[in-house]
Amino acid sequence: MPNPSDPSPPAPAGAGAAPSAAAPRFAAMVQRLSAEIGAARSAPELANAKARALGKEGELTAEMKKLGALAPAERARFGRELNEAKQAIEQALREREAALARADLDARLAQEAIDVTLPGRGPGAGGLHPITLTIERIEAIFHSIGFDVADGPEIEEDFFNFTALNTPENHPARSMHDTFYVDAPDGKGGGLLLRTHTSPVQVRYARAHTPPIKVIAPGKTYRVDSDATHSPMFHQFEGLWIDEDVSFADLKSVYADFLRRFFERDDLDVRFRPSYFPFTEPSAEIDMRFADGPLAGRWLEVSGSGQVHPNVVRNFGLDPERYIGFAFGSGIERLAMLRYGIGDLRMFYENDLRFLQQFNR
Ligand code: 2NL
Repeated sequence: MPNPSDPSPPAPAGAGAAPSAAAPRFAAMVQRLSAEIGAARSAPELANAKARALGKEGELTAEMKKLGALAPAERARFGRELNEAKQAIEQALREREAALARADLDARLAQEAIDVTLPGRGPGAGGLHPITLTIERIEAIFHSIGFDVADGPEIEEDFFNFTALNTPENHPARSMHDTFYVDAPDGKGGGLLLRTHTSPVQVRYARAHTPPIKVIAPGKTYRVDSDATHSPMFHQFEGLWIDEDVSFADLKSVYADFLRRFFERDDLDVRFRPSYFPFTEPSAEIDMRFADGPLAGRWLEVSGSGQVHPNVVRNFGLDPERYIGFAFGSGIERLAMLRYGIGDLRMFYENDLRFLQQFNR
């Protein structure tokens, strides 16, 4: 690559056709002026060299001015020779101009060069969201104890979300303060809402299958709620096991087994605390307690649960005198926060890559 600030030196004096063709009278002058032109390293320098030769005060111009004083015969010869000298200078100017332009182009090409042999940056490796990873973990554990995984619509009918689940017409969960209702094009709503739990998935599943029914339903759920521990959209998984002889003891062993495998700890304590839900009777909160670590010794509420209410079993299309079972519902964000030690629920939804990338290493 030629050095852009050092364009190729001029041809040796006398090597070009024009200067050597100049008449002896002007040969030395032409050679000197051509050398100055050839030594110009920039357009302004070249302009100066040109002015010294052909400008108003230039050397060739000075010779031109002598013409008038010469005798006619001498004037013709002098004029022809001077003209040849002028052509030689002009040829040298053109050559230098071309050389400088070439050097300039080379310099620009060198500066703007793209190294096409460099490896590309690539699209970057994507990764799964911690909530997705947690759902996959939950599904794998329940799969291994014989549970099917089901999903269903997030925009639900009132019947599957509330009525089939024995939730009375006047229950506070049904209020506009707690539930997102969907406006139909006619403005009447059409009985549609954003599901407030994934129970309707299990209602649909139970009505489409015959016992034994063993299913979990993970997915998005929606409630009118927003602060550090509540998001209007959150994730839940519910479980349902219906057969002729399923007991609370089965519920406790299944859920305790799940927790120990989810947290990879054998030394977890699990307890049931009486509670109330319209869709189960009796109902219980499930608490757990780590034996060591930062949360050791504190009871943590992780799930609601209970024996499925006979009215709900009937809404499954089953005889509650013959079929019995349990259900539970757990928040996925809460389990993920406990497993990964995350303090603020909102981190899951901010899409900050510094947070998200920690789960895909
Ligand atoms: C909670 C309460 C619970 C259920 C969910 C359920 C589903 C069917 C039938 C009966 Cl299809 N019950 N689900 C039962 C008890 C509690 O969750 O607050 N969870 C965070």
